[in-house]
Amino acid sequence: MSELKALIFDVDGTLADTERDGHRIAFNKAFAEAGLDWEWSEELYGQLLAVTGGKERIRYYLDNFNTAFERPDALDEFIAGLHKSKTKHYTQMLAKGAIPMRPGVKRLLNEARAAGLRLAISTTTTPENVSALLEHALEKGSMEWFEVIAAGDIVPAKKPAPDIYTWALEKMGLKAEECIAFEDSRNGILSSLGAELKTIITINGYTAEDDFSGAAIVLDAMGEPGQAFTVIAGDAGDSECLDLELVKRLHNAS
Ligand code: XBP
Ligand code: MG
Repeated sequence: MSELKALIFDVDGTLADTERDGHRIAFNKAFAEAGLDWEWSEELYGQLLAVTGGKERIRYYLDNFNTAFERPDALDEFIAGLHKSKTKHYTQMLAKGAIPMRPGVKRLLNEARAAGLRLAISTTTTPENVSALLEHALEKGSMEWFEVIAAGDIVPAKKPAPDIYTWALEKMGLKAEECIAFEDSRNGILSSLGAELKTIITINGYTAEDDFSGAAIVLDAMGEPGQAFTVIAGDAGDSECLDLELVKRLHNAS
């Protein structure tokens, strides 16, 4: 196995638990602002997460859960307008500190930086959302920690397609075997494995039952010293939290 040179992180569900209490709320605020009686409950949103990308998710909702809605002629523009409003609400929520980073994320990022490893992001969410999360939940100026931020519409096909990961690898000039990915969902691991990246999974409320076949390990969280993770699948040896030593061990494992 090649030497580990870079860590590539998914955002939503991995860096922070953003979906139920973040994106979902922002969607509902945008619908209300537009005078629509659409309300995405926690349960419905869990079904809508089958589709990545906020614009794509709105269309999936109309096609599968609200076929009675009288669609405007310029449907793409209508959806884009709703999504722009949703992004405004979401970034405003992040600016108020609504969503924290998940346990262990900042610690691992700083361990990797101290060891000279390169960092990147591969996410389906909108670039503004990434910068708002990093600036307000991680650290001011932490956008600079990431050499590449591959986000949203930068690629033609969103997760589960591998495009967002292959784009990041190309930009970094790295081979998949020199990197490792961090994900939270089935769509995410299909994307990272599709790019031939070893992948570490931390589940969340919406993805606990997902199929993570092919993962290097499945954890309930990254954990912190004294706040041990639970290993759901795979072998963490005697590690109690996801630190750089365990990441390197998982990367080297055959
Ligand atoms: C998660 C997604 C995104 C968010 C909503 O992305 O699928 O679409 O749910 O964000 P990832 P947008 O797990 O790859 O970070 O509305 O900006 O798409
Ligand atoms: Mg995710």
